[in-house]
Amino acid sequence: MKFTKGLLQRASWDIKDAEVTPEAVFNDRRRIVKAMGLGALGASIPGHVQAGIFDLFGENKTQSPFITSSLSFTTNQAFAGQGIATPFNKVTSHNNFYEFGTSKQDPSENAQGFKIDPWKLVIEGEVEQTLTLDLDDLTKLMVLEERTYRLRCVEAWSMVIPWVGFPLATLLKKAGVKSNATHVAFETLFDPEQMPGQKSRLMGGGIHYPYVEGLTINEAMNDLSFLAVGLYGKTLPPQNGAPIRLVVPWKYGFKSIKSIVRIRVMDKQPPTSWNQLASHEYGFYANVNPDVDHPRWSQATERRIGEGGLFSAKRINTQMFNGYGEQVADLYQGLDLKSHF
Ligand SMILES: Nc1nc2c(c(=O)[nH]1)N[C@H]1C(S)=C(S)[C@@H](COP(=O)(O)O)O[C@H]1N2
Ligand SMILES: [Mo]
Repeated sequence: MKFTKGLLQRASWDIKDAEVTPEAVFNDRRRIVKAMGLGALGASIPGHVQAGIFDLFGENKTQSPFITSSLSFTTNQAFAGQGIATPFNKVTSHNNFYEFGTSKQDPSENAQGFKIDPWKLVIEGEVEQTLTLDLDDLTKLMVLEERTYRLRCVEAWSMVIPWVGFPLATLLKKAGVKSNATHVAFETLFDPEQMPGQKSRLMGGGIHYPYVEGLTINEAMNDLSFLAVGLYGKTLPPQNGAPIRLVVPWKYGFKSIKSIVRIRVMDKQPPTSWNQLASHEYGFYANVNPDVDHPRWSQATERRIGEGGLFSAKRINTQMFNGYGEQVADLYQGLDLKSHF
C-alpha cells in the first residue's frame, strides 16, 4: 500500500508517461488506483494531478470514434520548418484536457462522443460589434491556413503540431476592438453532462470550471496567436479541443485553451484557471522560459514526445519563448520576466 500511495502522491509530471511505462505496470497502477477508492486520495488534489484518478469514476470506452473531416487550406511556409512533426497518433493520444480526465490518455478515451454541432462562439465585450458564430459561419468567414508550431507543456514535454486555422487577430478585427481594450479572455464550454471532469473539483483536477484563459491585447493581436480548427489537415479531434481552440506557441501549453465558446475583449486582466488554482506556480504570462523554474521542477529541458528511442522521448534544451523570441520578445520590453512568469 505504501508503494501505491507514493505513486498517487507524486505529481503527474514526475511520472513517466504511459507510453514509456511498460504496459503491464501501467495497467496494474490503474487497477490499484481503482481498488483504493476515494478515501485514500485525501480532500484536496493539487493541480496537474495524479495519473489515473479519473478511472475511479468509471471508464467510458464504448463510444465510437469521433468523426473528423478534411479542410481546405494553404500551408503557410513561414511556419513550415519548425522541426519534425510529432506523429498523429501521439498528438491525439497524449493530451491534457482535464474536462475529460486528468491522465494523458483520458481525453482520447473519454471524449469520442463529444458533441460539437450545434456550436456557438461569441466574441463580445469591448468590441464595435458582438459576433455570434456557428461553425458554418466561421468556416465561411475565415480563410484557413496551416501552421506548424512547437507546443511546450509546463510539465516539460513538447510536440510539433501542424495546425489548421487562422490568426486570432483576424477574427478580433472583424468584431472591431475598441481603443480601451487591454486584454482578451477565453472560456471553454461548460457542460458537465458531456465533460465529466466538470462534475466535481476532484474529478477535474481541482480547477474551477469553465476553464478560462487570457492574453494581453498586444499578445492577442500578435500574428503568432492562432485559433485552430484542425490538425494534420482535418478538423480537430475532441481531445485536442474541437471545434476551435487557441494556440499560443511561445507560452506554456495551458494558455492554449480548448473548445472555446466565448472570447471577451476586456479593459482589465481576466482571471485564468491555473493561476487561480496555484498563483505561485502558474503566472498569467506563462511565457516559456528555461531560466525560470517552476517551484517543483526545472524548465531548462523538455522531452520531445515521439522522438528518441523506444522507451524514452528525446530530451532537448528549452528555448526562451519556445524559440519564438524574434516575433514576441518586443511585447515584454521593460517587463521583469522573473516576477511576471
Ligand atoms: N479547456 C482546457 N484547455 C486546455 C487544457 C485543459 O485541461 N482544458 N489543458 C491545457 C494544457 S496543460 C496543455 S499542455 C494543452 C495540451 O494540448 P494538446 O492536448 O492538444 O496537446 O492544452 C491546454 N488547454
Ligand atoms: Mo500543459
